[in-house]
Amino acid sequence: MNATDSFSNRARTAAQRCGATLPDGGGTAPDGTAALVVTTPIDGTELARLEPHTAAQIDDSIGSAAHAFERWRDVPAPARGWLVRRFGDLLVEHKHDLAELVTLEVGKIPSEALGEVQEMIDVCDFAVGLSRQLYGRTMPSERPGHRLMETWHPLGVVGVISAFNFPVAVWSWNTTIALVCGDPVVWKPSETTPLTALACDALLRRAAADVDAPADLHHVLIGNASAGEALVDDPRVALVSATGSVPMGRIVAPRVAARFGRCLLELGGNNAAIVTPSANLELTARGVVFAAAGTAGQRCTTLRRLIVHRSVADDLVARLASVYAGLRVGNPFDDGVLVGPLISPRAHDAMRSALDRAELDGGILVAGGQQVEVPGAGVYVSPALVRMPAQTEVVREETFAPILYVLPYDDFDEAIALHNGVPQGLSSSIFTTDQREAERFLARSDCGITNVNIGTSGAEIGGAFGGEKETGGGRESGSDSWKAYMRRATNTVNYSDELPLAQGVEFG
Ligand code: UN1
Repeated sequence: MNATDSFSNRARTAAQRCGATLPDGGGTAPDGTAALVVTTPIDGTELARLEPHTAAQIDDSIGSAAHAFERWRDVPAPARGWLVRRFGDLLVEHKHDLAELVTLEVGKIPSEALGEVQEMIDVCDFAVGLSRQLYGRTMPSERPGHRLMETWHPLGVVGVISAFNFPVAVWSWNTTIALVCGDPVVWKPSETTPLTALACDALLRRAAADVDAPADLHHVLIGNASAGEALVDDPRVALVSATGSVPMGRIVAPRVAARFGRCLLELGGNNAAIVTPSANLELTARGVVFAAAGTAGQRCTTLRRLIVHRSVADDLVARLASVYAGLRVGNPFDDGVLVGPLISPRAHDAMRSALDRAELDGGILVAGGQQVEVPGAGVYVSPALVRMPAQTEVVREETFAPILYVLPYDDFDEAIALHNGVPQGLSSSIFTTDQREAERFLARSDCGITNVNIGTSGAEIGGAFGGEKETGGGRESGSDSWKAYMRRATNTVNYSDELPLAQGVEFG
């Protein structure tokens, strides 16, 4: 058996164990659209060929989800939670199968792939608890014999557009919460990761069958950007939750707004950490390396900028350079490997060009940034550490690859200004043992996620996940993010025999 057989067979077996049968070859759609060829970034070999959905099939999926909404909205929320509980049980059972697919399709190391599936299990727990806590408030009415309250109701079909780098966790944040909120989901996964999507869909369908929930609560759309566009433009889709690039968000947001639909956006990040003179540099170095080099720099939350006080910069850079030199880059299934492949040759081109621009701006490459030879057609690079004299244009852009720019600062306010001086606003950190600096940072960082003495990535599901500015403003996952998936009604109930008008108005 050669390597090609082995990766495609492994994908087929893992998918099959989750209940998804992958087609044998073929894959051309009935309307003649070419097959979606799924490859692994590990060595570039083919995993499967899928038949893209036609426009008519996509229309049917949305229609069927809209139909399911009519039944699902009337199921009590705690009973909707039973579906998610069963799904969570199946995820525990199939954790390794799904993680295997994530490694095959994305190239993440197994520990991170398992962590991604653990996030799904965690959010299932959260959503089940939430199914009994979709609380509205009551407010005192200004009128005698009246009561004022708010109630939360299912919204409608939710369209989920997800990215390659967290192919299942981000979908699960949206879907588990949408389901307990009473909303069916139609999912357009990244074209790069449709196999994990089919496996999730099969597990969810099985959970639905096990608890007698409607089978058509969930649909996957296999296809390219036009499948996502169908969700964006369809008035039956009440909420479009889209994760991806800023350019993608710029297309999605106005089109959804034009039909007065709702949008939840999770777009780019250009996350920074400030390291102050009082920081524990040993802890800082460990936190920085995971955040900057983990997942080969391909998380929205990846650390891309390190703003270091000049007095500790040389010491920290030396520590980082020595850890970077020992990072093993290669086939993610190999023991000891911490950095897998980039998702595509295009990602490598973007990295190369950013490093060239950084150098022209006076940047000095301190570690990494080299292509690493691994058998097959995968693209592997050693994570790059670049000292920059200033926050130039290339530093202000998000390059979805493992580049960490190091910028010096002298004054704390200058550090905050550098930190906030980028268009994106997802995640941020400070490393310090000075509580006043920590508190000032928490108040002044303009990001949706603001940490102290941990890196920018690896958020837990219990908090709201998302960011400001070009990151798009959406919040998903924990806390009260569920409100985006429901419709709020304000109710005034008169239990008196009088009809006083508000604001003291007399009418007749
Ligand atoms: C993403 O990169 O799109 O906080 C999501 C993290 C993960 C989720 C990242 N829990 O890094």
